[in-house]
Amino acid sequence: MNRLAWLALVFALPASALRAEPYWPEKARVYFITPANGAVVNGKVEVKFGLSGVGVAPAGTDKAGVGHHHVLIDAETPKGDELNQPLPANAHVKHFGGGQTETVLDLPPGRHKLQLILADGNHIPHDPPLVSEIIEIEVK
Ligand SMILES: [Cu+2]
Repeated sequence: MNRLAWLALVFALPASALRAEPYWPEKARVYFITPANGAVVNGKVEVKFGLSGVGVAPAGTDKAGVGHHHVLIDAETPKGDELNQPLPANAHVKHFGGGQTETVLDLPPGRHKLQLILADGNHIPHDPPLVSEIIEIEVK
């Protein structure tokens, strides 16, 4: 490839393709403190969010290295373009924009899949996302 063609290729790439650094620190981790995977719960589900290597800040905080928690309930992990836009807010995606680190979920009886995902002050998860493992619980 000649030099001009190479330059044309480089400038044709979107800026995101050239970004080397991930948004979240590499050591950052998000996880469930409770409930445990496989837990059987009577009634309301007490959930505690664990986070390390990155800080919690309320929604609207425009600062690198901090974010707020979201719980995905019986939802697919966002992927592709979904990661670079704000997470929706609905019955399957709960925002904790106040900087909360725990909640109580009122879920119908049956099996449920839960996952945590961190997003920045504008509710954007970034790619690659900072997600917990998916846990499965049963509500009696
Ligand atoms: Cu949010």
